[in-house]
Amino acid sequence: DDERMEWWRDAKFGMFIHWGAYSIIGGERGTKIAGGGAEWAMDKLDYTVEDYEKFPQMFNPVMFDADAWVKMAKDAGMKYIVITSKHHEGFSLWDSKVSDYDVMDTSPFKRDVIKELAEACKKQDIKFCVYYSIVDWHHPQAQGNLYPNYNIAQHDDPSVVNPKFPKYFKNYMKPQVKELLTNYGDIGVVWFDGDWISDYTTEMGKELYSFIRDIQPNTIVNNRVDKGRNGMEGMDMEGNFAGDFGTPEQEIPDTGIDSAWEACMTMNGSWGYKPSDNNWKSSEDLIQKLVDIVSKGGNFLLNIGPDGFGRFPSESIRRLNAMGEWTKKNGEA
Ligand code: JFZ
Repeated sequence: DDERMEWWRDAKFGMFIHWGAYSIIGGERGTKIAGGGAEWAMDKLDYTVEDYEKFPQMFNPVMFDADAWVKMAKDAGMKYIVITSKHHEGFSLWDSKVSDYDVMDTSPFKRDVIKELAEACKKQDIKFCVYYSIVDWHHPQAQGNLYPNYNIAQHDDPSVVNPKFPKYFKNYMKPQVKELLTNYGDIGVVWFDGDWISDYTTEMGKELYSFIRDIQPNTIVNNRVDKGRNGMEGMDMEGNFAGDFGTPEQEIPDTGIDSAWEACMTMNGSWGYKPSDNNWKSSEDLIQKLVDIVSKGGNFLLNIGPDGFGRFPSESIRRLNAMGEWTKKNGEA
């Protein structure tokens, strides 16, 4: 296991990329602005499933350049990339055969984003990794029983369940995860999210974990594959809890953690592109966080939210450049 995790422990610094149809919306609907992460636009701006479908239908990020994205990560000193292959909105950024709600069938773009990024990473010697959301606000079997009128109650109220969720798990989620692990070369990490919904069970988490390891034995899986993290951060990797590393979010834990962990953070307050959020952390602050995290034995997964055209925000590029200068001067992170 130590050998399997070696590249990841050595990597220290990676790029998180939150990109999807929500990147068109930027967290705004008329005069309403979504609080918090703009990748939650569908939920926070009260779109019905039907209303929201128009965004994947107009997803056409003609400025997307996988090689340039990967180069920006590499120049910043990052060693791996984790992209949202499918976030809670349910829209898939690859050519999925089990879904039409993907970049090939629903969008005019018709380019397999995951493929282009996987190839760019391979060329530039960066580990390619995927985020996959268990929560799916578009799939009728994954939603609560209010479909098609998506409502916050479905994931916040434990009494709202969808008896068909196991079907989604078996016939959609697992086949999608299998596609990602079969068609895009080596997958460094599968980074799950959305484990909190009531329909998801710890049995499913354990099944998913071994399912992944059976397909690609060396793939690393985060703790959100299982259920019942202690608090949301769930650093306790004891016992038979599935997953290879903990995922404290927007915080740096104290020293003395034996298990592997990775702190993920945003540069402003949003994971998805949100032009109204100008609450940017300074480059100095981000460099200090990197040092702090690495000195405590963790990895730093720093997020970028590209816009609907496929551009990194200039504020993010500036910070990546500053971090690159620092990592070059001070050796490897
Ligand atoms: C989730 C997502 O809902 C969010 O959009 C983003 O993708 C983020 C990386 O993950 O949100 C979370 C997940 C976990 C915690 C908080 C928000 N947590 O552990 O405190």
